[in-house]
Amino acid sequence: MSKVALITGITGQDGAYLTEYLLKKGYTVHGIKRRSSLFNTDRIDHLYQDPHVVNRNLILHYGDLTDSMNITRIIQETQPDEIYNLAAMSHVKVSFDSPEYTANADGIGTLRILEAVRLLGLTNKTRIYQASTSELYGLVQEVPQKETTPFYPRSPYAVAKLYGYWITVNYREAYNMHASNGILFNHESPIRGETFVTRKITRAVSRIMLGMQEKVYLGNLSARRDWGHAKDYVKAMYLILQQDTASDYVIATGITTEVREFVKMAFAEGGVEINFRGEGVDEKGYIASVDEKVFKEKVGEEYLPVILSKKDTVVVAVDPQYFRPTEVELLIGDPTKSKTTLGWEPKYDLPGLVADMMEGDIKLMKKDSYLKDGGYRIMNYFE
Ligand code: NAP
Ligand code: G4F
Repeated sequence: MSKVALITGITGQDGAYLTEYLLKKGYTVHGIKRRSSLFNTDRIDHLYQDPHVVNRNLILHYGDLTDSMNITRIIQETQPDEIYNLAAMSHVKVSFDSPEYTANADGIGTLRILEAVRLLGLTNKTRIYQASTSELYGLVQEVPQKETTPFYPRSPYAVAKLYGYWITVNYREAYNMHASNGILFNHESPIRGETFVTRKITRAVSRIMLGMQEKVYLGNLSARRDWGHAKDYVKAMYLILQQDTASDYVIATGITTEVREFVKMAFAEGGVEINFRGEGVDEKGYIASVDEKVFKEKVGEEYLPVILSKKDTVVVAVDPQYFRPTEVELLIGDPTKSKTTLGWEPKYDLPGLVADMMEGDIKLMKKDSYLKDGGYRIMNYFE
């Protein structure tokens, strides 16, 4: 009998990678998808199976973390061995605009899952993974951050996730449930949501290099993040649920990098060197030089005249609308526990991640329209 997994947030970045990973391991995967006016299954369309397929092993259910009856019914029907609770309003800046909804989905949503498993008598069968976050550390109390570092959340998102973290610990201790937190530091990929800073940068840099956009406006260029690849991080989620004993784990690379440096690395993928001049809201990024050989190879010879004509022009500027009311300036994780206990080891470093994202976005932007051309459906993440 194959194991049964239930994934909330299956249409998101991590949900898509985890689904492919678990299917390859022989799991039957159930996913919860919100109803929307358009299909938003682009990230998992290459895995989708029509309801009429006999013995299909990927089944989608309509649902929402804010609807406890719906969540309880789906858990009852699917009787999962493992639940990966990845669904969330996951954008930190947006959580300042929708704080109540964020608390409901990200905080109480976690409780709804734990309580449904308990009420349905599944505490001995169903293992639960809760998508906790390095945002819990917020105004960091220790560098680097590890499992014992005190939390200091700095946004409605992080405060909601703090509730999710502790209610998971509480259900583990109160009801002896196999419920674990993965405290994941930022992880990115070619299918990262377009408004997170890395993807915003790789999309914009690709478009600038192809002559489709003049410049990109960003917020706090000095923020530092510990960025890894989502492909590596979903493997850690799986490993956490394979342990005999439930526990909480930091998943990180142990290296931190400024947003400003990420911008430079993205341009450098196409052989374009960027210089930053000025300070604060007046800081700007200029094209300093172009390595024509690298540009021709990575972007294309036909686009060379466009980029050469942009030498010394501004391609990066600061717009304060992207600042946050309270910012998380520095995140850097200590993954010692996950490496020693889980045997988790990331394959990608930051240059590898940037290269993967830039390759994906240059390809995507070269197409007239990625919807017309099949979008994410052309990808097989683990091949
Ligand atoms: P994502 O791409 O934004 O995906 C979020 C998923 O949650 C989407 O499938 C979304 O559905 C779904 N969702 C949102 N609200 C929902 C609701 N009320 N009911 C049901 N589903 C809902 O996020 P991600 O990057 O994959 O992250 C996965 C999880 O890890 C999230 O909980 C996030 O907070 C957490 N996390 C992420 C990172 C990171 O760096 N990526 C780091 C630490 C923790 P739609 O497609 O309909 O919007
Ligand atoms: O890419 P971001 O929006 O990610 P953030 O806020 O770190 O949150 C992400 O990682 C968390 C894990 O630590 C997850 F829990 C969460 O769900 C999400 O996936 O911003 C990264 C940094 C911030 O300091 C932000 O202020 O980049 C800075 N930044 C600078 N300019 C920008 C921009 N962020 C965005 N989104 N857009 C900008 O223009």
